[in-house]
Amino acid sequence: MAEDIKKTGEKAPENFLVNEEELHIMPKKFVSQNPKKKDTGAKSIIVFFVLVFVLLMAILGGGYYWLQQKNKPKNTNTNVNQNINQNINNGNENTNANVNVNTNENANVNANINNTNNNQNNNTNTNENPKPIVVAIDTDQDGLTDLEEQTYQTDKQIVDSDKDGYSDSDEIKNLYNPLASGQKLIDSGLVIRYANDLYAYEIFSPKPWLVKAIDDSRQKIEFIPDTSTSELVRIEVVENIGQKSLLDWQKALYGIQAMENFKIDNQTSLRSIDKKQVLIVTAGYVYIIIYDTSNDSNNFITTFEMMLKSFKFISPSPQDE
Ligand SMILES: [Ca+2]
Ligand SMILES: [Ca+2]
Ligand SMILES: [Ca+2]
Repeated sequence: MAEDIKKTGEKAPENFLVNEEELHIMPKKFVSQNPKKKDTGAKSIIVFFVLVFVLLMAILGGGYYWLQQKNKPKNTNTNVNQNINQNINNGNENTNANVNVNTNENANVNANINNTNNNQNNNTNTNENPKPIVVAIDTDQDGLTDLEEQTYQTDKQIVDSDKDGYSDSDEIKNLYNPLASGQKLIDSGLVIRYANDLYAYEIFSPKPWLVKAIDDSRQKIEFIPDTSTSELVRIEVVENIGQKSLLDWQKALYGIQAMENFKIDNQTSLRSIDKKQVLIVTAGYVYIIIYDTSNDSNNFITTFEMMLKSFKFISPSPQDE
């Protein structure tokens, strides 16, 4: 029996009682074994299969997702921003900023800051060239328009109606009767003499025309043709406060606009380049004589010359002399 014990490798205690009938020693491999060890192995297998399953699912899921993504139509974001900016004026700049943010959810955020066109025409017309004078109809080309021939009862087919050697227009401009040789215009009955006592001047006006004071002060007088034209001649008078010079008044009224020297009733004055305005300055008053041709037809150019020629200061004269 002691040999048996030796075989097992176990050392019997000293007082160990060897009784073959009673002693049953379980082999060491059984004694030391954990009875639960068999269950643990089964669990591990289950865990292993679960893990494999999860892994498979993950692979399948990933593959499915990949296929889904692959078959998904690509995002087609067509942003058509049409900016039709027609800038007629040079120098305008258009700032068009297109910001397109495209996400997978097809959220297109188009921020178009377009068409902020501030077209401000700040052109200042500094053209000082006078408009060319449009000559109205003058059938016989004698310098007196057909409307003026009508006003002075001359023949619009004949240059020299009274056949005295002077053309109809020359006679009018020089204050002669175009219908009677050698007769003064004022004696013809074709014009009237308008006298403004308040501002001490006189001027001829064609007889058919209307002479109209704009207000009681008679500072503004209009000479209005009896024809359908909207032209008229106007005389405006203002006081020469401070007795400013002709050049001072020119600067104040016409700025840098060029004017030419002119003589009216032997007094130095200024005339605009288009010949439609005359500026006269005396010690007491400033006179502006205007041929206002709002429709540009210029039917009474010769008549305006006649009126300027007839203009005279009368007593009490505001002249310095
Ligand atoms: Ca004529
Ligand atoms: Ca004529
Ligand atoms: Ca004549």
